[in-house]
Amino acid sequence: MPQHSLDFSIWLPERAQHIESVLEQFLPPASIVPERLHEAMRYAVLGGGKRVRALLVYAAGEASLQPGSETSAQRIALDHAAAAVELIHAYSLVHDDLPCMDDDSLRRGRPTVHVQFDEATAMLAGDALQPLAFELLGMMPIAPALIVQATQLMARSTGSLGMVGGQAIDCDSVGQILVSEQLQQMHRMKTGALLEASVLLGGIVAGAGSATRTGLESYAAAMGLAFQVVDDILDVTSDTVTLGKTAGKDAAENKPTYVSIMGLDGSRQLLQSLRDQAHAALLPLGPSAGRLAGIADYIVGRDR
Ligand code: GRG
Repeated sequence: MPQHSLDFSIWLPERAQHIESVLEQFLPPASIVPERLHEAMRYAVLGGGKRVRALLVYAAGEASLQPGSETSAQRIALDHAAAAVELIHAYSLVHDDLPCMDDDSLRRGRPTVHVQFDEATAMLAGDALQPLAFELLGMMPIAPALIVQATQLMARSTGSLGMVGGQAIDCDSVGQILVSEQLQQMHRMKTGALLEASVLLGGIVAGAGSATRTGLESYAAAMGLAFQVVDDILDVTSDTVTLGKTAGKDAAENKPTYVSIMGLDGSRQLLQSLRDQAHAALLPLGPSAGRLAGIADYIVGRDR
């Protein structure tokens, strides 16, 4: 059955399961040299995670494909892009958990990679996941011009002007008082940039026209921020077992968050307005964007 005719409540677990097998297939087997590094890469990526970024790639791709004219090459390319964003995300988590950064021992309900293996292996596993992501983008069976666009987007979103830059600001901001604009800039870069890239990659791979891309950009900007607001709320309202990572860390480390700046109620209000912005951005895209709307609600309502 084509993906666009599946109900969202069936589509979401089906796609989440599908990306697991895609990732499993793209990761080097642990049986080939260097075995320990490959084992750590697989440990970092497989067996956990909500796969929100991959879901965004698929949903944005499906919203952008011309009905009835989608090709198997486009489907394969969406698998590559969805896997690439999850590999980059996994690398960022492995490095973020290292003792020189957040120094965390729990991730996705399991010991972090440096605890399970060792620090050097964790660093190298993250290092190796990153080029694998770019290799997958380079192998997409679509027009070379689209591969170039996708690669540039991924590089820019995850480098010093995106995710890594946001992490650098975060590292420097512990114990500092940030105003809400500074906090927003940090999160737009650290968390939002890869989420936004996931949406736009889906559009690029599926050959979205400029009107669709504009809608996707506006949706992605709202959701990128909403994801972080939820994360900040859950850090104070949830617990370590439910989250699968250490709860209450932001306050314990005196980190500036949406909750510390605007309180719980203010953060919840901001979240609702970001959800509304995301839904409004999708209106021009019509019913094909239903999955993206569903993901917006899923992100806003998530409990882990
Ligand atoms: C170290 C280069 C480098 C970057 C790290 C993304 C990031 C930048 C650090 C993660 C720290 C963190 C907890 C950020 C809050 C938002 C976030 C990215 C949460 C984790 O993402 P989920 O909830 O995780 O999608 P799963 O496990 O479901 O994939």
